[in-house]
Amino acid sequence: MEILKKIAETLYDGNEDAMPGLVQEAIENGFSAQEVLDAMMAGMAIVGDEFSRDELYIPEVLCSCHAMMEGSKVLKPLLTDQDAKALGTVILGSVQGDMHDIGKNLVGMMLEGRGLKVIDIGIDVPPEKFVEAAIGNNADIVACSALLTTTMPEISKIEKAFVDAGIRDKVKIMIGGAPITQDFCDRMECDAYAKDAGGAATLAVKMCE
Ligand code: B1M
Repeated sequence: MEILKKIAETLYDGNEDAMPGLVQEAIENGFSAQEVLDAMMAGMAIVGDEFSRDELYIPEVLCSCHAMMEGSKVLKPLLTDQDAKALGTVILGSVQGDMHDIGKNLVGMMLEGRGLKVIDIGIDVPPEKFVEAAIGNNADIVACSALLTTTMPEISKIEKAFVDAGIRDKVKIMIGGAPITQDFCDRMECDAYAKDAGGAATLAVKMCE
């Protein structure tokens, strides 16, 4: 348990150099990849609270993000099965105006881990790019991440872009991110909402069956 506490603290401190070694140590001590991920998320939750109270500033938050990314790299092979035949294709991106990508990246890892082919089109993605990528890759699912209340309305524009392109019935739209809810998903006429990366993977597999 001590090591998980240390991981949360190291994430909070933004010590990216120390993170891979600690994550490796936790795995070798028998903790699961999910338990280690939960410890990193616990550290990030404190960062988020202090950021909202202006007790931490953007450079400090970014150091924690880098630590999260370094830790995630160690977990990635444990969460993904490189040899599996793809169950379906998912286009993944953060919506236009949104630069947050840590949650999106975790969603991508979990989807790959459950046998889906993931095409990550990055952050700040305009609706037409989601449509273009879905058509170009014959995608089954479009997965959109939004972390800001100000970027949530982009979801409605994405749904409309698929209707306008005449392919809304061919692609499932899955949404998620801290401010998103099932009620919002229903109102935006999207197909699925997942609270976290694990839930996103379970829903995506179901939608491809
Ligand atoms: Co941002 N930020 N940020 N930020 N940031 C939040 C989101 C905020 C809640 C912080 C706060 O005030 N408490 C707040 C939003 C408030 C609001 O909208 N009401 C906020 C703000 C205001 C801002 C800026 C506007 C700040 C400013 O400039 N004044 C700015 C906006 C930039 C922009 O996007 N245009 C900004 C900038 C940044 C940084 C660049 C410093 C950095 C992002 C770096 C990066 O991502 N590379 C950052 C960070 C790190 C955060 C917090 C602290 C942490 C986010 C994170 O990575 N969490 C965040 C506070 C918080 O969330 N507590 C905050 C860990 C991650 C694993 O969780 O992304 O929630 P999360 O993903 C989860 C689920 O949400 C879900 O699964 C994931 C894991 O299981 N999920 C999906 C996510 N996407 C999904 C998609 C799915 C399904 C599930 O299906 C498709």
